[in-house]
Order: sequence, then structure tokens, then C-alpha cells
Amino acid sequence: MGEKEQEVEIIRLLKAGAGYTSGQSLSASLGVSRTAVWKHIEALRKMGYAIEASPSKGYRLLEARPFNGVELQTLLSGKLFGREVHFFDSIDSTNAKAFELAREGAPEGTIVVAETQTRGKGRIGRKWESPAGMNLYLSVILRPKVAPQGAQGLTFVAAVAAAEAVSASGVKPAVKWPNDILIGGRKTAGILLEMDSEPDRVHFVVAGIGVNLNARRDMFPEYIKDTATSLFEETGSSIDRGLFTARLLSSMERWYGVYLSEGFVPVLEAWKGSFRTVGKPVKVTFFDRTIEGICAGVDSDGALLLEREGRLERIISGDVEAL
Ligand code: BT5
Repeated sequence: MGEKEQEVEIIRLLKAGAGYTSGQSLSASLGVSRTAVWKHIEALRKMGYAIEASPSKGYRLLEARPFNGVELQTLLSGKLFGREVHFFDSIDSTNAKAFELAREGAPEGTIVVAETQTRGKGRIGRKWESPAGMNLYLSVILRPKVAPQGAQGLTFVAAVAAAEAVSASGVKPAVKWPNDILIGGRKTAGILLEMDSEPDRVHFVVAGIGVNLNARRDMFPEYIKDTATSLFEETGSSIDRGLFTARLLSSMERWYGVYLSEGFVPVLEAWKGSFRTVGKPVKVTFFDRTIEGICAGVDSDGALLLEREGRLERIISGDVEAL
């Protein structure tokens, strides 16, 4: 067991133990000296864990939980998504880092999480605002054995999972085609899929998800103040980032399993459950033009259907806005 694994194991054991866990039993479980255990406890305290020590009884973990790699690892134990956790206090973009790790051979389910991103990415060169200490910036490496066209379905896998995790916090989200999660019409999460592939085979996909959890509206920069929201703003309570991440990843692992074993259809059906734009007038913006029409739903490939001048147009990329 490496140093990091030992720290994860100590937190796991302290969480499992009711009351105090003796230094002796920790050192026996880890196969290291009691001095080594004590050093780990000190390191864990520096990471933000509140650990009480009693000379006669041992160690006890108090309720307050920091958000870091150790905490995520203990929350995600036994799952494919999160078996390997890379946590950064600050990084340019978790997607860029995950892409690099995937290129170096990181296994499926590897996750990259950061406290803040200095160059958080949206689609087509746009920016994802990523203030420190309050939200979730997460990327997951996937290695589906599919052709590149099939991988687009993974945006919907991530969206269904994000919508489920948001719902579990007590508010009803809506999905916006193709990659946003809205609450009350404002964006609370965005998804960015990036892929490395050959013409007929995907090497890997990085699914990036940014969720505004505890950001306050007055912290958003001016240009998104009217269009963005957070779970805190919508529920009035702070969100435990570790638990939210664990819930999101467990939901995503389940829907990814459905996508691999049953295909895109059940994922799309679940997504449609939160899609409330059908029948409404919308504006679709492409890089070179804007069109308006009535949203007629999505087809079996997940393309948006737009009714316009008596015809049905199939849209595979663009930005949709309700009119
Ligand atoms: C997205 O792009 O919505 C994809 C966002 C993906 C972010 C995650 S964070 C983890 C991972 N690592 C990354 O580097 N990225 C992913 P798009 O649909 O292009 O929306 C971008 C637009 O949303 C911007 O142009 C702003 O108008 C708005 N926006 C930016 N930051 C926002 C925020 N924090 N909350 C709500 N809206 C935001």
C-alpha cells in the first residue's frame, strides 16, 4: 500500500468505526507502525479532516468533511468510476488533464477533479467559469468500443446522470439540448465531451461536467448573471461536494452500463423525461447563422428536430434558446 492508499484506508476505517478507533488497530490493519499512523493523521488534519485524538481511546473522525482526493476515494470505493482519482487544487482544465492521462493509458473510469480551473472549457472555444472552493469540475475517462458517431450518445448519458444528481438535491431540473442542465430556465451544469478516435473506432472519450453547486449568484461574472444559477441558489442549502460527486458518478456509471448493454434508446428515453422544450418556439444559433422554428423533439440519434416553414429540419449541433 502506498502512502496515499494508507491515508485513504485510515479515513475508511475511521468512517467505519463507531466512536474511537485505536491507533493499534489502525497500525495492525495497515501493517505500519503507530508512529506512521500518527504521521498520516497529521497529514490528514492538514488536508482538512477534523480528527480527535485521545491517548487512551485512539482516533475519532468528526462530521465535517473536506473535499479532496482522499475523501472522493473513500466515497467511491468499489466503483469503476473513480477507481483512480486525480485531484488538483488548481488546474487549467480537468478535461485537458484527463485527455493527457487517457493518452498515457489511464484506465476507463479514471476521474479528474479540481477545486478550480484556470482555463475551464465550454464548447467551441467558450469558457467555463470555475471559481475555487464551491463547485464541481469533473472529467471521466471512458473507453467504449463504439464508432465515433455512437459516442455522441455519451453526452446524453452524462446529462441524465447530472439531472438525476441535481434532482436528488431536491430541485427539478430540465435538460436543454444538447448538453445543459437548467433549473428555472438558468444553467446550473454544462457538459463537454471530447474524444480521440480513428474514423471507425473511438480510442477514448473524456466526459467533462461542470456543476454550479455552492456558488452565489453575485459571484457570477456579469455576462452570465442572468443566465446562470447554482444548487445553493435554488435550494437555499449548501451542497456537500463529495456526496454530490459520488451520487453523480454512481448514476453515470449505471447509465453508462445501460448505454453499453442496451444501446442509446433507453438513455434517450430517460433524457426525454427532463426535456421540456417540445412544442415550443426556439432559436438555433450556428457559427454562421441563426434560424427559428418550433422544437419538434429529438430523433433516435439524439438530433434536434426543428419544424420550420412546413418542413422538419434535423440539427446535429448548435445552440438552442427558448423564444
Ligand atoms: C458547456 O459549454 O456548457 C460545457 C461546460 C463543461 C465544463 C466542464 S468543467 C469540467 C470539464 N473541464 C473543462 O474544462 N470543461 C468541463 P457551452 O454549452 O459552450 O457553454 C458555455 C457557456 O456557458 C459560456 O459561454 C457562458 O455563457 C456560460 N457559462 C460559463 N461558465 C458558466 C457557469 N459556471 N455556469 C453557467 N453558465 C456558464
